Amino acid sequence: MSTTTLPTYDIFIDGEFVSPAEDRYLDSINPATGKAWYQVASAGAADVDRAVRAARAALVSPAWAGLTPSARGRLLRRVADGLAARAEDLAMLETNDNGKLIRDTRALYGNLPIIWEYFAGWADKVGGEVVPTVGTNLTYLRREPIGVVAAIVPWNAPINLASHKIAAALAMGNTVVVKPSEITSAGILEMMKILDEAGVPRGVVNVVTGTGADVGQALVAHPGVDLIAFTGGTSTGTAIAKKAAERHVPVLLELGGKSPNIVFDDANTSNAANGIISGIFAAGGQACTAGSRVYLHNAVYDEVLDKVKERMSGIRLGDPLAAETEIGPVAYEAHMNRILDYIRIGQEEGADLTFGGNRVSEGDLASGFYVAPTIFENVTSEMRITREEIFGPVLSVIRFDTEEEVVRQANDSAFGLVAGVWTQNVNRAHRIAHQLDAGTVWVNTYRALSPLAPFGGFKSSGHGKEGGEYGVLEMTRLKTVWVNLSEAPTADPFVIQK
Ligand code: TXE
Repeated sequence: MSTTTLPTYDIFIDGEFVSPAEDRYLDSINPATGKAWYQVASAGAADVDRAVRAARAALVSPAWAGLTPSARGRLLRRVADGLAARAEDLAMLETNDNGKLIRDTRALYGNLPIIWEYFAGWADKVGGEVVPTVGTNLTYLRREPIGVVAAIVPWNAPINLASHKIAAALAMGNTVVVKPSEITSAGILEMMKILDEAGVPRGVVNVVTGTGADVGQALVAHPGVDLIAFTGGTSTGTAIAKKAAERHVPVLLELGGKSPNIVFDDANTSNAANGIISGIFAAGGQACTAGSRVYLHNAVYDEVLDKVKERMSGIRLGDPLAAETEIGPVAYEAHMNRILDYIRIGQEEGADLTFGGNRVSEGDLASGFYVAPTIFENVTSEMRITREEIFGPVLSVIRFDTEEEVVRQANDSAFGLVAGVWTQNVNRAHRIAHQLDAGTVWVNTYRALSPLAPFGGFKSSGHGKEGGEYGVLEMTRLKTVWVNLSEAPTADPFVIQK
């Protein structure tokens, strides 16, 4: 039992909140104040084992495995209703936990039920198919649950990212063990109360909180886990994929990005400027989709960048709970220091710092983790600030003249998550979209996301899809069944059958 006076969260296993095996708790810090505001269990391998066992037992329990697909769909819709009723609480919780603006979390969690409703709709729609083999065989395919899904999520949109994984997994009849980021655990634990009230059977979704080293690694290595669905940093994703390979466990990896946002000379420059701001300064740049490399055609370079700077000059930085705030703090102190390090690296590399570039600590902001929106110009493709994911409000701006040149530069990256293209020319829009190495391309928009549309990266941005039918099918295993319909004597046993 924790002895603090702060609110305390335990882990959620087999339908109950229980203490971790070892009596250890972590402080969770509100990034706007720099102060601890709750404690959360710092669990370990024994807790992971208990959670995976609960999920395995639930997988074959009559309460879960006995549900018809339609009943599973109805259950997910009840969760959606419960989430709708608690949307404001969840938005407040997440704003206090990771510093995301309340206007952003309200929009995010007002829409949360849509994720659950969408996957609820798939619960009774994924069947098999019959394969037209020749001869006397009936050959058919079954989509089966994979089993126990480990859902490992980061801090930048925890309830949303966990929901995508949990709802898709449940729709297909799997059970889940969730590992939240140690920076933001409360929202996912609160969500468990809503699942419980909706009637999700015990053990179907379990949550084990704690660090990546204690909980994440134990979960990845656990023999009872059948699929690992991970969102987070690329180096963590690499470590997880290596470990999973030892057991031949499939992994879905939603990793980082260094995404290009390209503005051509025929673009609507006001919309493009807004798209740039949305790409890199919304959520303080703490999004895998951040448009952190902006390529501006020479003919519109000054016009677009002036518009961005003019808008950013009046930007309201401050308390993320205030309705008028446009940029809140970054999520935690070490992350702020990492962003500030990158700003120093950019200057040392010889890029021109033409906007921002500092911690903001005046007045009320003194104890929070605030970084000014930052723009670097005269940046080259070789610089670290152009190649590495910063995950903060730091933009690299690069000039270009030709399509060929900008496509080459945009694709010259280890990452391939998303890309933006701004042009009024429909031929060019599609031509460029087809050439870019990115799992999602946005034309004349940015940061447009929906559970209806598959999302997932190429190259070091990961593999596998979330969302859409493709995301649903990732949560199944495909089995081929051959049935010989003939009564005739068995054919030559030394010859392959067809
Ligand atoms: O990610 P981590 P963090 C990127 C971004 C950011 C960086 C670090 O560049 O700066 O990742 O963020 C758990 N085995 N993105 O620290 O460390 C960990 O506890 C198993 C991109 O949050 O990858 C947490 O629950 N699990 C991203 C989760 O993995 C491990 C959004 C993510 O942690 C583990 C967030 C291990 N060995 C950050 N080590 C995006 N694509 O949206 C850690 N974890």
